[in-house]
Amino acid sequence: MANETVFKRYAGNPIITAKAVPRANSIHNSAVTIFGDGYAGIFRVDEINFSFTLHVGFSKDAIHWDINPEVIQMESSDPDIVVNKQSYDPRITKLDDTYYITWCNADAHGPQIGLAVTKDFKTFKQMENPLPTANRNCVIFPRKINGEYAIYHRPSDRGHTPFGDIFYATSPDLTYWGKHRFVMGPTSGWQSTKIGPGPAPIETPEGWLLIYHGVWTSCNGYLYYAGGALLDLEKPWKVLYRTQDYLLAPTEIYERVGDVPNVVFPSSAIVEGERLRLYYGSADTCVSMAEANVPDIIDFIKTHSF
Ligand code: BMA
Repeated sequence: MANETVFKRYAGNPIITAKAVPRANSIHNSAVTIFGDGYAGIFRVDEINFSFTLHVGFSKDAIHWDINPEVIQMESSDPDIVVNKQSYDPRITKLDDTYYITWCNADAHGPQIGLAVTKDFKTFKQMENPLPTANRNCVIFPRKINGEYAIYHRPSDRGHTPFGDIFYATSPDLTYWGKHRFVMGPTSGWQSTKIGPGPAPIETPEGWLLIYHGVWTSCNGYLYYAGGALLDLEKPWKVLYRTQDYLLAPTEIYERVGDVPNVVFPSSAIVEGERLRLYYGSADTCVSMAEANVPDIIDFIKTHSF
């Protein structure tokens, strides 16, 4: 293993491959969460006709997953909300007794963020699209901030987005979003092209822990890395610390080789006690896991900050 920081990769990586769903070309950039006495997830399945679809899955140990071969059918009181164009890169947040799912629809007049809620992972109610196009990443905070729902999001463009800053916004009702505040943008090295929020922010005594992706453009195209930041608990647009060194880089064969090579794309985390399991898309082909203790991640971010 090369270049591990505080994260240790699961020895059985990748944990999910295209074999999990009959029509899958690849399964990657997916979201998982604690659910009941086990775990549930929303998986990005790129099918053999190259439809990008969302599928629900369940697991007893967060390693072995049963993924439904059928595409999730969202319910909505207004069919105009449901875009259903190439749905990808889901995220999950639990807030009170409800799970909030966000994802990106490709090419709905530019990429657009979708939002749905579920309590049982059987029925999914799609809400108003929270943001105008173009925007590719959106994660909901696991508690309200100053009485309002809060998100980190990443405005974008219609193409391959050679830029990208993280913004913060709030809503009183999940429909109307505003008070957009700049949080952080690309900087040097592995995060010099664009960045975007990964798993939903994790509350710690030292601030919100945000694991994010950073992209570097080499002469051979994009490479994706995972980094970390700590942000003010009540003013989450204020960055307290941000890693100069990456937390995870594409070094293993399943991260180096695939449909899009050299990709580590962090998209969800399961935190139980101090143990954090990070789930990440590998080379746009499969899902992998790496784990670390939350205090060690915080210490690494604080001691490897700009
Ligand atoms: C995400 C998605 C993917 C892309 C990936 C790298 O933002 O747009 O389709 O290839 O980045 O995993």
